[in-house]
Amino acid sequence: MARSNDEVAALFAEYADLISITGGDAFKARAYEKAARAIGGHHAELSGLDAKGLQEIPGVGRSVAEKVVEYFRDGSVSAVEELRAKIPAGVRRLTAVPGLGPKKAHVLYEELGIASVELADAVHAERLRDLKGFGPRTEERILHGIDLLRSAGGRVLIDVAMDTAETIVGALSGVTGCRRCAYAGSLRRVRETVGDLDVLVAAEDSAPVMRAFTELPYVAEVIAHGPTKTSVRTSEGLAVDLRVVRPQSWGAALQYFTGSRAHNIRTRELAVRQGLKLSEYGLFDAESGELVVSETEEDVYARLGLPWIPPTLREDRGEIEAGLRGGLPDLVTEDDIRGDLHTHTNLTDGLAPLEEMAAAAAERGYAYYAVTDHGPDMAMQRMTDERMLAQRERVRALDGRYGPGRGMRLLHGAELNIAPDGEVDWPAAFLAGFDLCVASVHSHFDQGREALTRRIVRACENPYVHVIGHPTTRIIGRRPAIDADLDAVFAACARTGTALEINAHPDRLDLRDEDILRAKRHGVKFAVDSDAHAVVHLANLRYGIGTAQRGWLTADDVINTWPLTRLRRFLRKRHGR
Ligand code: DGT
Ligand code: CA
Ligand code: CA
Ligand code: ZN
Repeated sequence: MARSNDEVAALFAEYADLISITGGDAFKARAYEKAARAIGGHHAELSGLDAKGLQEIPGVGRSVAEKVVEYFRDGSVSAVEELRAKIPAGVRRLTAVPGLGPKKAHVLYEELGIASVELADAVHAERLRDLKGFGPRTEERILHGIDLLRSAGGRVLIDVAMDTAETIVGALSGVTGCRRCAYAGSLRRVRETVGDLDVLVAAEDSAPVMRAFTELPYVAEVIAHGPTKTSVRTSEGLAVDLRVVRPQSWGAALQYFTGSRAHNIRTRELAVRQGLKLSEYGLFDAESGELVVSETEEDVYARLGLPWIPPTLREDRGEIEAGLRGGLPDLVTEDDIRGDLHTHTNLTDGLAPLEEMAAAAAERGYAYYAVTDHGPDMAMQRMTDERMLAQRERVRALDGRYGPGRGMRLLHGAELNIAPDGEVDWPAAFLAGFDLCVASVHSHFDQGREALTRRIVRACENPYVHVIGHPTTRIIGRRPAIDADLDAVFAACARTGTALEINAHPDRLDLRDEDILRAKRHGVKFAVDSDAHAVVHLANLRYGIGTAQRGWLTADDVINTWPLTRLRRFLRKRHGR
């Protein structure tokens, strides 16, 4: 379930929007935006802190702290409620339209009374034409944004789904009579977004589990209630199906409800060809109807002539054929990861100081850890040569101070900005001082296909660029991928020895699974990185690993599973520094 920090962060983000929408003080709005980020990224539970403890969080001042205390005491914050009462809820929802934002939402509401995504009709009716600041480009962006919102179609991001699923599985596992409990469906396959949760329980008697399920505190609505299946909606609006099966059907049921549909069709075909029938109740002899196996997934797959297939591969993308000929990949796992190669500190837009990030990395058992704050071309980060070099001295001084036997190595890097022409923030002489550079596109997203492709290929050709960060820059449900010729980019990466990032942030997951599969065929190597801007983000790496698995990657494909000596060889690229 959402941590109290996330609830409060969402509340302050809303408050910041509401201030802007109502034409309030821009400085104040920014302060609450900042507080929201600080709180969302804070490692300790907020609910345990008093006003004084709260103010020790950077970005949290007195009035923010007072509102947090009020929230935990009263369940609401009067200042937020007052602003909420001033404008229809739909206006705030408008700010979620990519390309809109609170200021424009305010104008639309004030001038035209538009308070919902009926906005699309208004655009088509050319009602926006006379408004100041709404050119044809804005119209285009708004329409595109509405499409993106609609295509997300109520699916939720993987981290939100995972939090809820793990909480539910934890709660139901403790109910008397529950023999096994797990989540299945798209979440188990680690798809980037999830339509609904599918939770499975093995029990002789379903009644106690079903009852406990409907009584969970965060269940807002029971949609359907029966002895084998109950469906609910959580207070966050996520639908959850619970199915209770007999313990002897566990394997077949888990296999069936994990899906995907396409994978299941293939396994059922395999069964039919062997005179068997596969359903969620078990694998049966087609003629006699006798149960053959179904207690574990391994049993079911084995009887079909297959090894156990990892859920992340179950998309009918060749896993059945590979399994039949004994050629499934030995997928990379989180345990294989030796370090994170893209992370930030409060020197730029991160929340935590270098020491805290390094200590948290060591806590995760990393052998090495790279700090990669933003280069100076991202003007709002106010980076200078001096600040970067001062950070390098601190990194060197702290190197060898963390981890068991103080053995964790700190690498000093940077996240460079790939300019529209493919140049990066610093000349070669300065870049040569870094252990590692990630380079990413952060601006000029709609340059056109040719220019974008040339831009990224040029960055790959820079001998000091080792990793292309979040290569397509998409933000799930909010910003589409840039229109670059990815095959040309993949070829350039392979040719120049530049790795592609699998950015593990749940909003990004960039590259995505299908692109990873294609890039791998070009012979590209990958870096699975958290892009952490706070200590809590380091743990997002699991979603990057799931995505890498969906792209069929092995540990050998991922440079941050390698021992440091091999990684360093890769980082020397071709020019023998
Ligand atoms: P989602 O919820 O849209 O993110 O995707 P899934 O894959 O979780 O789909 P869902 O919740 O509709 O069903 C869970 C699994 O149950 C699905 O992956 C496969 C299995 N399943 C459900 N209905 C059918 C069906 O009609 N035929 C087959 N073969 N499998 C089904
Ligand atoms: Ca599902
Ligand atoms: Ca479902
Ligand atoms: Zn970054």
